[in-house]
Amino acid sequence: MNDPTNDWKRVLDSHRLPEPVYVTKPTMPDLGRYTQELESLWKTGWLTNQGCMHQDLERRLEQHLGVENLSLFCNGTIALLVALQSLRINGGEVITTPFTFAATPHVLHWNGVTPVFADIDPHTFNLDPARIEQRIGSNTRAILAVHVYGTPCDVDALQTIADRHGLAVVYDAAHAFGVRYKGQSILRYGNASVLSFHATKLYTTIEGGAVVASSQQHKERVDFLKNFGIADEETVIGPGINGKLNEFQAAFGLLQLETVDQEIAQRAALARLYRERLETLPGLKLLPHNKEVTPNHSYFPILIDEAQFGISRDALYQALRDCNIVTRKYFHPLCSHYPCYAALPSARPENLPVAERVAQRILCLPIYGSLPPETVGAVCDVIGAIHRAAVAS
Ligand code: T4K
Repeated sequence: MNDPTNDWKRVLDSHRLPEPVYVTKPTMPDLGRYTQELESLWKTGWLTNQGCMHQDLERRLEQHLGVENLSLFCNGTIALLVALQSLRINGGEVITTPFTFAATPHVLHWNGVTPVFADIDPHTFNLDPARIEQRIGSNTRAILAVHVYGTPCDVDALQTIADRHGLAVVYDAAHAFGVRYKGQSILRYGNASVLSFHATKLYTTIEGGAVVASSQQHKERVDFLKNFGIADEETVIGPGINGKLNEFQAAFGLLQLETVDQEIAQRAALARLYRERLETLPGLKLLPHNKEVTPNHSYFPILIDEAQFGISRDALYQALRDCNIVTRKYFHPLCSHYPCYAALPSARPENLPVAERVAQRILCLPIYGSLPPETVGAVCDVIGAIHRAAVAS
């Protein structure tokens, strides 16, 4: 008799890719151009502390993104920390999502704020406005929402709730570089938005980030806070931190800006290919299109329904890994499961049913500009073959 384990093994063996393919990979600038840019640093010896390239990059990013009052940072986490400080959110409670990267609730903790988790929307995976008001109490100071995978939050509904209760809204826009909503940058909503320029992001300065403040006065406060609170050689106006981006990173970022539109266009083509191939596979759900959104395709998440697909998310993750396809379970486990937050009343799984379900089923497939379309085809072939083998066994 035919052993189903052998069938399964044959499927994986016949689809294994020769080299590992990771969930993302930075598109590097031309090395010759980068070293040329660095020559000026050798001449001047000016390496950090708001140098020329830093200033140039702030201006160019504002133009590119269609925003004002952008401040560069050494990474997205410190940018988030400072954005909250700049709005004096340094105590009480803040409502946030459990379906995000560790940095989101951690910056609340580092600011002396207790995170209060609210459930997410089953379609966008962002904070569900309908779940927020029941979490608002007398200590609530703000809403810290995440445009997860670059999908805009329901910004209008969040603002209405915030206005009704006198709360600030801060957006963790780590995934949302270049995303537009109703024709304008998604970074223009709320009291502040924060970007990450980490190496895993579609626009990168190796490590880096930015705060988009709501006014010039707000940006000035952000800039003081990111530079130890220093106003001049003899004046420190408050307890700031060191959040500066250096000139090597700014030079990298200036070159990246020349190619980021192409990066997004290449990702869009790959996302279309994934959609064509995976949309009709039973048991897989893809993110819905929203006509009001210009997306950036920073991630390609799929949701796996084990009953229909044939195997669980974890089994698919492992099978793909056996084929040299390294996907990621962003964001499993939920932040509400971390030992530092699990004892909070809002972290109880029964309070977060949608987030719990999504975290068990989500998988992010490889997507980056230099990923060959044939490799996306090969990833889809493997997923299809695994599904067929799973339902046949
Ligand atoms: N808020 C949200 C919602 C975020 O997602 C993040 C960061 C932040 C805030 C904080 O921003 P930052 O302070 O980081 O600027 C990665 C990133 O480290 C992290 O920045 C990112 N979110 C998170 C979603 O993903 P890991 O642990 O998955 O990274 P890692 O090292 O496993 O890399 C993933 C894949 O990327 C590798 O398999 C290969 C590729 N890779 C990675 C690096 C570092 C490269 O090709 N080159 C590289 O240099 O966290």
